[in-house]
Amino acid sequence: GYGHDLGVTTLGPVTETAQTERSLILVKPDGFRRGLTGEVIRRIEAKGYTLAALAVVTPTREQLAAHYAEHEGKPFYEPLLEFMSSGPVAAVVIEGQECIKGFRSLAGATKPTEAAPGTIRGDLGRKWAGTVDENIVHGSDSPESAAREIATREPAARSGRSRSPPVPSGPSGALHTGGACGAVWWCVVSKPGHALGCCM
Ligand code: DAT
Ligand code: MG
Repeated sequence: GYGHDLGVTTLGPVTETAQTERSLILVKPDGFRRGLTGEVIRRIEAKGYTLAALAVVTPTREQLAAHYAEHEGKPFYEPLLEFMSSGPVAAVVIEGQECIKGFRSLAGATKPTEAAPGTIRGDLGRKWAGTVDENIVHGSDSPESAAREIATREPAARSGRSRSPPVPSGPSGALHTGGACGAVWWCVVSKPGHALGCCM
């Protein structure tokens, strides 16, 4: 079995500029089961994004509840959590200028039937029986989502503890790094004086 959670333990500061983004990519249980992890990572690397962290892990319901908070109450929420906890996923933190939007473009539309050829979902996905759309990959949809989703993969989040970074000043969307929390941390300023993020 997959007893070893390599986790995302220490992510250093981003390697490019203050505007460099990080996004959380998941090769979902369907993609992992089908052996498509390498193909997804190949496309990410071919596009020019960097792999900042990589782990194989079966998501817990707690992680998924935090990860998919925006979908709570929707008809597909329960099937979505059931599907996403059905087996291992490859969790990849990628890095690069505009990589959040860029990976969404690589992934294609949510429904594999509608996703354009050339995209991951368009080339490799299809509609299956079942309530939830199984579409091979997840990619963060905003800097705020990326910060929250990457935090769900932190050792502190997995053990139920949480650590907050100091709130820096700065423009909305700014990515900050620093040496607080006894480790490197990063966070995204969602509005001046208000930050979402976590210690790394
Ligand atoms: P995306 O993964 O493209 O960001 P999302 O965040 O709106 O899409 O939804 C999360 C996942 O939930 C999505 O990848 C597949 C599933 N899903 C979304 N809308 C759905 C729907 N109307 N019916 C079934 N499954 C759906
Ligand atoms: Mg989404």
